[in-house]
Formats: sequence, structure tokens, C-alpha cells
Amino acid sequence: MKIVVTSGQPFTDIDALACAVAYAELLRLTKKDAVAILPGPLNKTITEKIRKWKLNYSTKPYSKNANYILVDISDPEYFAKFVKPKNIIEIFDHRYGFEDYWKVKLGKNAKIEMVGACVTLIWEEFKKNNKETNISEISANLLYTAIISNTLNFQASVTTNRDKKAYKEIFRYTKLPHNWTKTYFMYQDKETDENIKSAIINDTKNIDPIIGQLELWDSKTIILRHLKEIEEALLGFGRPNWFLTAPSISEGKNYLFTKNPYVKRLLEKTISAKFDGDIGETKKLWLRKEILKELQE
Ligand SMILES: [Mn+2]
Repeated sequence: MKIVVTSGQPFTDIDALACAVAYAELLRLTKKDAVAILPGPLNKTITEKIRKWKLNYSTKPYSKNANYILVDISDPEYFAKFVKPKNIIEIFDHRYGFEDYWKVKLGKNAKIEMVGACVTLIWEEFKKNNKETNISEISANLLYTAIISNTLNFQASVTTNRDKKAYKEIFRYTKLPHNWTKTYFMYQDKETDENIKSAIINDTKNIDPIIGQLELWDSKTIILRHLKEIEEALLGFGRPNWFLTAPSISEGKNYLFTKNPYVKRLLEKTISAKFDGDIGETKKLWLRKEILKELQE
């Protein structure tokens, strides 16, 4: 039976894209009949430049009987809609929550491990199968970029030595412009700069306090340019307690923005932020989920 490698329905990021395209390629290298199918829209981590590469996947659901492999996802609620759960044969993810569920169903084919990028697991599969020298240039480029993206250039706390090792090993199979890391993130800054409101709305956690997030190469420049729009976007969620957290990847720290005195004090207390007016700074780079954990404790 054909093998369909797929991910989530709502959207596709660079990690899901890279996992699906490269893993389908590995299966074909081992003489299996496999395709990558990704139905969701591509998000901002897949820049215009990457969209122009010859990406070997389709968006159209495969209607005949197939076996399914899920990548970069393990919560069945968000699976691509065409997936028939009883035909799932393997799963790769790097999130907590569904490890036991899949272990019971798939045994050793449930490959859920806490690495920074799911592509690290896919690269390890290339090595297990002795196919690393056969990887295509595009797949190598995708895996490499997904590691940089998911680990925020190795500064996110989720980064492991396995991610660093994979990144080093993949490099020789890539063909990317000099300064790729910087160009890749700066392109996302440019797109965010042009469409700040939707960037925030698509990355806000609607809890108390409301937390908007913008992961950028140089976040200070961009947030200072758009304070009014950021405020409008976050007030749009309907409550006064809000803040924006914006990791600045090139500097290894976050900028924060809120007008709410209570939220400022809360951030000073929990993550030792220093506020000057409405703009705060942290000493290190914080992911939103790490800030959230401190707030909840
Ligand atoms: Mn991922």
C-alpha cells in the first residue's frame, strides 16, 4: 500500500514541511512507495525564497487506501483531516502529552522524543538506514533550516545536543547562500514588518494575561515601529491585561511591551524584566511557554 507522510491540518511550518518531504524521500530511497501530502497553508517560517525551491509534496488529499505516517504532530485533534486513524503506521513528534497513547498503539514506531526540532529525528533515520549520502540538496536545506527555526538559532531552551549534532552533520549536504541563518530570519522580520497585525493575531495566547508573541531577528526595531498596531491587535482580544513578548534572536534576549502597570510588575517579579516606560527587556531569551510556566508558579 502507498505510504502518505503528512502532518497537521491547520497550517504547515518549516519543521513539518522538512520532516514530510525528507522522510518521504528516505522511504523512496529504501524502495517504498511514499509521498508527502501537506494540506495546510504554509506559515511565515517558510519564506518566499524557500517556497521557490522544488518542494516535492502535494496539498491534495490521497483518496485511495493508504498507510499514514504523521510527522511533527501527535495530538489526533489536529491531524490532517484525510488521515484514517486505524491506518497510521508510524509517528514522529517532539511534544509532550500523547507519548503513552501512541506507545500503546504503535510500540517502537511511536518516535516521540523531546528534541528541539522534529527534523533531528528524521536525520537520525537517514543515518540508521545508511542513506545520509543520498539525501537530496533540497531535503538537506530544509532539515538544516528547520533546526535553526525551531531552536531559534540554538538559543531556545528546548535545544539538545542531538539538534546541534544533526545540524553539523547535515551542513555538508546543503547548498545555501553564505549568511543563510541571518538572511532567513531577517526575511521573516521583513514580512512581519509589512503585516504586523496578522503576525500577532496568528501567534497570541488568549489567556490571562493575554500574551502576544513575535519571534524575530531584531525585534526591538520592529516593535518600536508598530507600538500602536500591536496595542490594537492585543486589545482586540477584549481584555486589559495584555503584553507582547518578542525574542530578539540576534541579541539573545526579549523585548516586552505592555501599557498595563499590573502586568509590568508581574513580569518584573517573575522573569526579572526591566521596564523603561512601556518597553521591557530580559537578560536572556525566553520562549513564551517558559514565561507562562513562571507566571503559573
Ligand atoms: Mn516542530
